[in-house]
Amino acid sequence: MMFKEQIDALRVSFTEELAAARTKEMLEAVRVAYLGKKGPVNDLMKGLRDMTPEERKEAGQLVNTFKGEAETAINEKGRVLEQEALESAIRSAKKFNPTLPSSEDRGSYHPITLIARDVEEIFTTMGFTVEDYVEVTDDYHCFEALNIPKHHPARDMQDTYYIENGQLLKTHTSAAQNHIMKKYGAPLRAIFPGRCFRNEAIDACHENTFFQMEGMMIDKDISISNLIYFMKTMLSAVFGEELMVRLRPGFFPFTEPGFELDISCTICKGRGCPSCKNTGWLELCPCGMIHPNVLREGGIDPEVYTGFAFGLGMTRLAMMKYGVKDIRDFNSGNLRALSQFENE
Ligand code: FA5
Repeated sequence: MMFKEQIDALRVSFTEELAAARTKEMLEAVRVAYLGKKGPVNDLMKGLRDMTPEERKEAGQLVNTFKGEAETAINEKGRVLEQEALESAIRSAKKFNPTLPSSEDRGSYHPITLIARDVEEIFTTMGFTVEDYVEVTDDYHCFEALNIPKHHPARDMQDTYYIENGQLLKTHTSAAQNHIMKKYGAPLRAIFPGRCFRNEAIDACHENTFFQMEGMMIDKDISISNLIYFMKTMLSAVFGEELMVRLRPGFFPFTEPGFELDISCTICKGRGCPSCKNTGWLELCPCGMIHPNVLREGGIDPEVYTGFAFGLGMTRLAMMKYGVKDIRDFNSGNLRALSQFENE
């Protein structure tokens, strides 16, 4: 066969094989087959040595032209294949395949969500509404409306995060009391869960971000015995057992009188154990009768109405109910610790 015919035949078979290459690997095989050391192009090059100078000039041009064409075609095909692979990856990523088996990993409710739902359910069956309140509020709602005037020493109890515009992150859910009194007037029964922020040194039972559940009941003739009844009913329902509660005096500028409410220790049933420091009691919920100044500031006449309020530490309640020893687990995002609540 003449040299030119050989090149033409090579061009035909190369074009066919190149068109059949659907992957990078197939393309590389075509390149090695035609342009590799043992390929026909190299053989033809070697053959040039035995030709006369005139023949060599013409044949050399033919083989070099083919070699150049083949290299360009291979590079171009490589780019096309790469683009196709990318588009196919994008297509398959976007495709939702409902026939694939589902993942074994299931999400779970956060223990604070579970405990908040428990408490909300119990109070709503007793006629309370569940209210929402902001996390960023102002000095008036967090302190002044609660009978804590500027420079009052009680403000030292809560290290507050202030914002540059003068607002602050609420340090307790009591910050919503005034807003809710003005919204509904008396009589009212409301609970309001919320996230609170305090500039605390963090340890196993103190966080700078934690949850409280505030409750407020205002009506004619509300007394401390109403407060005890509602707290006892709620806590017995949360723990699923009859609990004893007791009140000790406590001081809050927004209550008169104020109390610390203890429950009988759920671990030793009141007999005394290390968890309750052998007292048989656990401190759980500050509360009290709403101070007349706070009612008045909320637009409610303290000569006609009285009421109680409580500020349950929900994060601590969740620790007790679920036996979580370190409060930091709640905000840690540790899925192994949190996933144990999934079947609750
Ligand atoms: C208050 O915040 C009052 N507003 C509660 C109140 C409401 C009293 C209505 C009377 C009437 P105190 O600062 O004690 O009170 O906090 C209440 C509960 O929040 C505590 O018992 C505790 O369970 C929880 N708590 C307070 N600080 C932290 C903290 N740093 N980390 C986790 N829980 C906390």
